[in-house]
Amino acid sequence: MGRFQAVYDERSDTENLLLPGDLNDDGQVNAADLSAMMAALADLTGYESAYGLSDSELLTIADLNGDRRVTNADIQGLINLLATSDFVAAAEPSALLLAAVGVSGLIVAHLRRTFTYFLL
Ligand SMILES: [Ca+2]
Ligand SMILES: [Ca+2]
Repeated sequence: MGRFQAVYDERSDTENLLLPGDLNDDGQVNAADLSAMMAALADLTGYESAYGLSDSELLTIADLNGDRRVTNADIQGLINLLATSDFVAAAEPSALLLAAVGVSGLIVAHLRRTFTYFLL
């Protein structure tokens, strides 16, 4: 926890808790985290190092189906989580998914910049 806390505190003083499903670490669980999840799954080691997470911390935020592994199956877990959140209360799940796909390119580009920043 200590290492993550130190890294996190440099980036944000608004949220210091590990939030299951908050893959992009902005303190909220929403459609943007779907894209972050896909980016994380493409390179879990890079994701951990970009966010300063240990393996167990990664499981806390990204193992959303509780099998103690972070795999593509957790994308469905995240969708299920979003489907029960306030965010989706006002939107159809299909609309959410379309929105997520629509912004995914922008978010992946943003994440790549973020990753580059933290890896330097
Ligand atoms: Ca988030
Ligand atoms: Ca899992």
